[in-house]
Amino acid sequence: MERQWWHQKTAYQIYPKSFYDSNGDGIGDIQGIIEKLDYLQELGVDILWISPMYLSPCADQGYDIADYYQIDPRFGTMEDMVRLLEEAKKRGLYVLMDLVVNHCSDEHSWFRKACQDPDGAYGQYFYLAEKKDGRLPCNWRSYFGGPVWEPLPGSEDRYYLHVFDKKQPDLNWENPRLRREIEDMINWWLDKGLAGFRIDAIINIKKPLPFTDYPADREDGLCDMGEVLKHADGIGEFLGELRDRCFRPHKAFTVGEVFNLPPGALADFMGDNGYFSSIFDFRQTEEGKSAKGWYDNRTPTPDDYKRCCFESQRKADGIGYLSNIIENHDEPRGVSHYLPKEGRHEKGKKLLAAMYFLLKGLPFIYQGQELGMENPVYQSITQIDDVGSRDEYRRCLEVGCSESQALEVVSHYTRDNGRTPFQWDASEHAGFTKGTPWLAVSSDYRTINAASQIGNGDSVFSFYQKLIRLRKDETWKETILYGETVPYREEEPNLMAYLRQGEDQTILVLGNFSGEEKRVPFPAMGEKEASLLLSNDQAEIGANEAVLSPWQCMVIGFRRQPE
Ligand code: TEU
Ligand code: CA
Repeated sequence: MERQWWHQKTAYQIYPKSFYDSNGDGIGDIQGIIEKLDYLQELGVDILWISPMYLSPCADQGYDIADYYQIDPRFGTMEDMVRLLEEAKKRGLYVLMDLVVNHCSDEHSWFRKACQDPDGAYGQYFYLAEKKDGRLPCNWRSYFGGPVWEPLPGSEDRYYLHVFDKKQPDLNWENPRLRREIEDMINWWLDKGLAGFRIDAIINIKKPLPFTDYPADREDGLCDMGEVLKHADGIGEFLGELRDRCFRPHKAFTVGEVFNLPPGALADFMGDNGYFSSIFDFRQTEEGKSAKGWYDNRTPTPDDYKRCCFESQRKADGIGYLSNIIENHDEPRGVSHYLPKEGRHEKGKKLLAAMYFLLKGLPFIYQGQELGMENPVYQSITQIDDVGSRDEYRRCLEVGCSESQALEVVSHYTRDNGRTPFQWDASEHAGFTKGTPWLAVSSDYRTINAASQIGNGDSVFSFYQKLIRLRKDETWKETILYGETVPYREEEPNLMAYLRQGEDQTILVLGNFSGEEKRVPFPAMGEKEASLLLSNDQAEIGANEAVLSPWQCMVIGFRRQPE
């Protein structure tokens, strides 16, 4: 694996609508991000991925783009964006935008023109089809529920395809003219000084054609897209073009959101010759999720979590650098999902942080994660805004859940969990806005907020600072960045332990996911001496073992003492 500048960085995801509102309209904005760059610098992160800020009717929170060349006025102007890039650069921060090109908005001019003249050039920018024998062209189910087909406005007999919401028509990547438009747009943005992109839902750009039915997996007679995509071949042609015509010439950093990766395809997607610099590891976010719907999901245990992490580390070994997360804007808060209730306190949150952060790969922190923000408590389904959640709620009721059971399920999985406003301080609306926030602030903001944690050496925030610093530590960074991940005592329940094996040093990461003390003997280290690099509690290490208190983690470095 070739070494890259970004390997030694730490990345941070900003969900702009909920980060910081500078003008009191209740919506986070670009000026708000600029005002908080110093905060991000204090945390110590280097790469910022900002979720979409392009012109959008916001049917799916900006993942429905009406114009790729414009900033949405709710976030600011193009001048603000240029200034953000400048201000970031001054501070040595790299900015990634979100590249959403599987689909656009039904309010994009391409789609409008396609509606006006389906047989014209823009009709071919989308997937348009007619019914066959009175039935829709195929039985695929959209990710947000219902068939992927919707009548084309203004047309008598035609339908357009959308694998997400009906306001997100899929772009037809088979059309070279569309691909050239997308490339021009990408290059235009990269020329503006972006470091690169996070690439949205990209596996969906290749459809198995011609449209055919696959076996139905629910009573609705439809088939899950995950299954559909298994039959799609040849995405490499499209992605290779993007790499060769856009990303590589700009030396851009790219991280793909790739679900349903075909088996054995990892090396095609990332690494030295991959389409992307890196891809997100979703192995653990996927664990326990059911194709039947959220009602059938199972929350992973700490042992599940560990197994998933190790599985991914093994797969990526020698291939490339994964991007590691515990949460993002689509997922429950990591601490609410992976920590059992008894462990959902500051100590447990730091434990989880250390466990994923020190795996091999590029760690991403999702906004608020560094404070230990949790899923909010919802009293009613009407408090939930997310487009995908309504269908899941309906689905819960349909399979026989009571309303309160349905609310409980949706509360855990709704994408709103990560989208509540950032908790800056204990003042009204958590200091996020002087107006009314677009989505209610979580009720725990008086106890969980940035102001109370910055400068407090025991806080979750400080712990993240220490993890970030450790990654840059001159003595240990070679091993942290490139040491092989070797699971340790893998079969021991509620213990997550692994080595990062360097050439002449080793780091041992230990995490106790239980309410009992655990004694862990060290592996044989020869002449190397142990030193404690980080812990979330008082820690003493013996010559041959560590004793972990409940929910304690320890990071122990082994090396020969310099003469
Ligand atoms: O998500 C892609 C995706 O596959 C999602 O359906 C994901 O599985 C789901 O949100 C988990 O609940 C991306 C974006 O991250 C998401 O916010 C967008 O809604 C989606 O693409 C469409 O652009
Ligand atoms: Ca605003």
